[in-house]
Amino acid sequence: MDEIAYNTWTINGKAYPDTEPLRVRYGDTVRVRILNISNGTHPMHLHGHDFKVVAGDGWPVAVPQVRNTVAVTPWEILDIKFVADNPGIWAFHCHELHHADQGMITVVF
Ligand SMILES: [Cu+2]
Repeated sequence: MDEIAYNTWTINGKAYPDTEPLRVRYGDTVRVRILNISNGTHPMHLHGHDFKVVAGDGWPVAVPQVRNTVAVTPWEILDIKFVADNPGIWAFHCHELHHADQGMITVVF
């Protein structure tokens, strides 16, 4: 995709399939910082692994909960952490499917 259209939703400025994959090795502990710089909420969903939300706006979460989806509100910063222990090619995407359809997908492998 050469040009980002008005209704395109992106991850790190790119729309799928141009998004950068998260390349992991088996057994890695992976920490992903999600910054929502849009004015909408994005329920980010990871396939193949559960994760914990370990920080909010840079502050550690006292009792991280195991999740597979977390809603990221406008201007919120969440850090999630998971162990890459399920080999495969897994989608990580916004679960507002009209956002996913417009590019808000990446993959973990
Ligand atoms: Cu979204």
